[in-house]
Amino acid sequence: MSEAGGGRGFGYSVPQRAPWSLVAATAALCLVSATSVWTAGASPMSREEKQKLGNQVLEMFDHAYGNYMEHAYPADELMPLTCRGRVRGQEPSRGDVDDALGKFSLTLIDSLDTLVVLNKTKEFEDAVRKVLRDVNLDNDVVVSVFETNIRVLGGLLGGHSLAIMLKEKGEYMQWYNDELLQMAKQLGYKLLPAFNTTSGLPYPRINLKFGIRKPEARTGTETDTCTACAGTLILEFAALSRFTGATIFEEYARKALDFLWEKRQRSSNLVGVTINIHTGDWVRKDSGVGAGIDSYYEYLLKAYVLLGDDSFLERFNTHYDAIMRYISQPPLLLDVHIHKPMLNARTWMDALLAFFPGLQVLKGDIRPAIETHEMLYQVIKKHNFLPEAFTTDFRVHWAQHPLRPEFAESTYFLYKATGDPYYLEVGKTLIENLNKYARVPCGFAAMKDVRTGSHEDRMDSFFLAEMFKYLYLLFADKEDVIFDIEDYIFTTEAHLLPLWLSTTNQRISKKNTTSEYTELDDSNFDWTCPNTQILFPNDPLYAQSIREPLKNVVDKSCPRGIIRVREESFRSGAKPPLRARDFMATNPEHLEILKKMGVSLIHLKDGRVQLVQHAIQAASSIDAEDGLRFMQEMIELSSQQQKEQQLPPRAVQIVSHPFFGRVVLTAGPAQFGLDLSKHKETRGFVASSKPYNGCSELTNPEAVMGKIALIQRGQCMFAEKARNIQNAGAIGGIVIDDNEGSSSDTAPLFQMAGDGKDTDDITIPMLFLFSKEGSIILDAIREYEEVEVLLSDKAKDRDPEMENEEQPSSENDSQNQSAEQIASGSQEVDLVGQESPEESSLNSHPESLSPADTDNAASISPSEQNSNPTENHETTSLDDECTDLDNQLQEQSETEEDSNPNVSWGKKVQPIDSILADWNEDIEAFEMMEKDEL
Ligand code: DMJ
Repeated sequence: MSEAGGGRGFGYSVPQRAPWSLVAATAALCLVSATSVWTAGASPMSREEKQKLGNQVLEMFDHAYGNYMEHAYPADELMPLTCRGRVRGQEPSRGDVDDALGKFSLTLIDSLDTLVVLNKTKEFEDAVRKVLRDVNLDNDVVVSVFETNIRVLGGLLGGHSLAIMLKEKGEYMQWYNDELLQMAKQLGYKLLPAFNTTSGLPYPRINLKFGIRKPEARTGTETDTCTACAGTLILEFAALSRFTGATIFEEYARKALDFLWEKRQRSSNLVGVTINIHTGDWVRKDSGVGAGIDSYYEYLLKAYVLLGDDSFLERFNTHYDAIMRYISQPPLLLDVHIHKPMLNARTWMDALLAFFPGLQVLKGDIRPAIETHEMLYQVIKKHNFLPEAFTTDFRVHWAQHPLRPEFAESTYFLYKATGDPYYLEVGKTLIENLNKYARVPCGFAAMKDVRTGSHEDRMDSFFLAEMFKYLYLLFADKEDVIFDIEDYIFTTEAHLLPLWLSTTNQRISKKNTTSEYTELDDSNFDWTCPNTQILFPNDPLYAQSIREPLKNVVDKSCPRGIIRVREESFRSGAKPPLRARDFMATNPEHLEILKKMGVSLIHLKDGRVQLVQHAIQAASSIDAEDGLRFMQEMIELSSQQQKEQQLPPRAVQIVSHPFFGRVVLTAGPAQFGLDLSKHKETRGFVASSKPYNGCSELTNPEAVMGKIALIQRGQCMFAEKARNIQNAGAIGGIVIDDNEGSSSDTAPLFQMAGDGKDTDDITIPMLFLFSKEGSIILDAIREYEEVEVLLSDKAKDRDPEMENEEQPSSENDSQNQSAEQIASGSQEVDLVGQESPEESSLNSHPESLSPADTDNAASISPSEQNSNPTENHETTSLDDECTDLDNQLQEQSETEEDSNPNVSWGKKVQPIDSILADWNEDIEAFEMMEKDEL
């Protein structure tokens, strides 16, 4: 114990019930770098290389921030493809995502403390002046309380924390007089009406100008919120209270946390994903560590670190114990039901859980952190980025990736904990992938589909708030940062709050905190950080030895095996409930179970069966709950099967000057013509067809001959358009939507169906673009006349050397993605029979689009049952099952390797000056396009 205050490192115990200040300081020591203890394993990275990578991060930040400031500010976010600001109300609504945008220059505020971490003090000073001069917090706009708290309140407080630090140093910010803090306080008061519920849980949304109650507010009727939304306030609110002395903020945040703690499921000690803010009933009873819950756990542990209040650590430890007991199946983290925690609620994981290894480092549980991180890294190596969701057998479930920072965050914390240079190499890969696949002339664009490499026109503010901080700090030595980072704690948005707040203004009344902690048996609680002095010097290959057995976990997974281990536990006791994947409509025992669960089975005329559940018809409430879970599983399974039968999206990549492959548009495939997933890509200059709708013989065949014809959607069948342009000599076609403003950002992607007749005569590839994506090509033609594109199943590496270079013939067949699913965010419980994909494609509309992303349904045809080759129901031989699966996955992985289309187009190394000149040219080009109101 005596060492506790005496030095830094992992070898120090946190004394039980220590005074707050000491607890805060020593708990924070869990994060202190162990770099000095590394002695073997991956090759160490030289100081020069680390500096080079650090400089690369700085350059990337400049590219992102510079483009935001130049082309988007004062808008909330940059739209990096169209190179302009995203102003809410002026763009098609994206639903909940837009609730982060409050017309308060979100990206600027979220970037404030990043500027200081990255040593851009002068720019920070300018940015603070701009915030004070331009930002208005009184807009008539409905925003998310959670997002506004973590990004804006957190951003202002992080900015204030570093502003006063700089002022004290005596060089910069000498004029600063707590103005950011005053703004933070103003915003804090604006958020308080959200807490006006009997439970103390905040409403999810608030109108910045009108609050909740007034009719003009357009909010306040919501009944549910997510657990993370209500439980991720304490750091910012307590900091605001302690900086200002106004205790109300900390009190409100504590009350919300107290309520969530009260409502935890008492036997499992887990919390659900969504909760009713009035009754406190769990609305969604599934529980994991990712979306909807993630930062609730994070804030319990960090509240203990920042505030030194033991009750937060006790709560965290109780939940952590439950997480490790039920959710953690190393290296996986799988959602379960709070009432039946031995039952998995899903067969996929979401990308947000990638923060968890970082939190485990803070908690001091290094081994599972290393394991999960390694698994995630392998998924990234397979897809270049972490898809928003991926299955337990590591296939893509939701294909987008909005440049989330969680994995970089965990990489940074693991490096700090282990000092293993392996994590520097991981960071290097992240940097390379960002530059290779997400960098566009006007910033960095989110990935719309990690499989095709297509982009989305968004660059979220968290990319600047978090990604660049963690990547920069990963490669930074102490002297590369102008202040001591270990004096601060990172909020969930990576904003920095000083640890000295633990001893400031501690006047918070404890009346709201529960007194029941004493009931808990905390004798097993871990009050100490792991002692890396013991862990690493004795076994310098510690981290590597944990990673080693997992090194092929993604390519050679036996996912069912992992899940079955859990099911084994039922063998000794009660019979496990019927799982959707095992269900057979011909099995009388299964039909009996269905009946008990209140599920009826209807045989449709076309041979499909439809399942309908009436909970009141179930034998008991437990059976009813089982029935509900069964139905959810069936919907998911059915949707997965439908998706697997459909074609994945395609990519249109603009490869000519000044794009050089950096702009990738998401395109819908056709159910006829050349299949781009089986043949090499098609490349050519584009030309508009005449007539533009392509519904009759072309009058300009000389213009489209040997080119990719652009045709407008409408007035005749897609197949007819294809035949007309093919007869005119076109080598491919792009159909552009005639619905003005449509975009793949807001509309589900479609496949172009045939005309119900034989379409074998169509041999050219055909792709579909929504109007917004199509107009990017049309505007490029206006600007540059000669526009060359590549039609493919997956974007190819871009390289500035493309200019004047022949296209190297890619011998690579495209990646076979048939086993992968198309992104879907839909969770509809629609049990009414749906058209099968075949039926959709044969309907009699003049143009039929069959959705590539259909709603979920629980209608299945008997022949579809158990059609998933990875499912081998009722098998007695787990080994056989694993072997089959291993072979399949091995084959798949070999195919992918053989056919990896990511061949670099340019081999020469381009000098940095020339690259920068190219970028400048690109930026100018985009400025011009912006003027043309692209
Ligand atoms: C960030 O805004 C925060 O990290 C939040 O807690 C959840 N994730 C996003 C970025 O992915």
